[in-house]
Amino acid sequence: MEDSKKTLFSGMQATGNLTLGNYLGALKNWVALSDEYNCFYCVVDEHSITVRQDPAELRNRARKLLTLYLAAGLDPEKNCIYYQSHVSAHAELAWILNCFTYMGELQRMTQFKDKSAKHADNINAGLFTYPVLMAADILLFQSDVVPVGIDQMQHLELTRDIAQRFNGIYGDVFKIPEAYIGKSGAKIMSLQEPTKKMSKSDENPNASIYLLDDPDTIMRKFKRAVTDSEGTILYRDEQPGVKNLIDIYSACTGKAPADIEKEFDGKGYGDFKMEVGETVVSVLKPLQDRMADIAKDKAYVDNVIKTNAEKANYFANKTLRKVQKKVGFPERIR
Ligand code: ATP
Ligand code: LTN
Repeated sequence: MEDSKKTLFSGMQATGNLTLGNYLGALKNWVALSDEYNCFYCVVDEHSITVRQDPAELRNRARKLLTLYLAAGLDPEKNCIYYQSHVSAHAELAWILNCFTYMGELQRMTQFKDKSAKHADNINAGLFTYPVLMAADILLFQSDVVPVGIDQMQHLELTRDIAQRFNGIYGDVFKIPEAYIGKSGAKIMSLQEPTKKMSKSDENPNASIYLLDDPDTIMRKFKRAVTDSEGTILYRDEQPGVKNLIDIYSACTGKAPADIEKEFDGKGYGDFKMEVGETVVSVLKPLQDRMADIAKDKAYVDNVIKTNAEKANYFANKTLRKVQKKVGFPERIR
């Protein structure tokens, strides 16, 4: 890790199948930023168990997600790609920060409200304190920037509040992180209900493009994407389905929405959907191929898991020890 560079932290949950929203809203930006910063990219498996998981499946998905990070182009030599559960400082700092977070703050979190409505039979304390663990993830590494989709902004604000509160009491312990929201793709919507975000936990498989969907499936889902009866390809809130397709096309090609409107001026929805579908296939196919290649090299992936966890532990423990000292835990005797 280079001293001159600023630090970036981000993470994804190893639950469900990753969607195009995860890729365009998060992973793609991670890759774009990975040269400029010292980066920590975490598979946040501890966050995943706030919702009941099948153990074998969680393990399997966590490995797949880590492989996806590598396939997307994140370099494990320059950056740190690891499992949250391999770095115990996450949970230890989360405990301490729990004691600096108010119930009222957590009660306001929309993700908690949404997830507790969805999992009414398992509203556990972990689901409630989830944002504190996320704050610990970020603050452990003295992160400057945190690239996330818009849905995570509220958690980022809370992280900053907790850090400022702690610093107010104990001096400058934590760096105050900034969110980084990509210019395009920050909120990809469901293909079936374009006023809802595309989510990997959506029950309707046609609502989401999964990163591992084959080309035929991708094309079929775009063909069925919900639009409207306006018949014009314009980037405006009144046409959420079309707007979402323009957003997807924009995030994949780098073209601005206004230029996309011009490009498809006078064309029908059918043609437009096909073009967006083909563009998405051309982005996802190479990613899928690289993932399959990397997964075959078990020793390589194992080595990344081991060496990168060591790196992450080193940096995380530096902050944890400082925090423990500040709050008054007894010194270790060596
Ligand atoms: P779920 O949809 O099941 O609640 P999630 O996909 O939001 O899960 P994560 O896997 O932790 O949860 O999200 C990883 C990253 O992907 C986060 O930065 C999040 O903001 C981003 N992200 C998720 N969905 C979208 C979306 N539809 N558009 C843009 N970014 C998204
Ligand atoms: N809460 C996030 C995942 C997450 C995260 C983080 C993102 C956990 N810890 C730290 C950025 C930084 C989510 O549900 N998408």
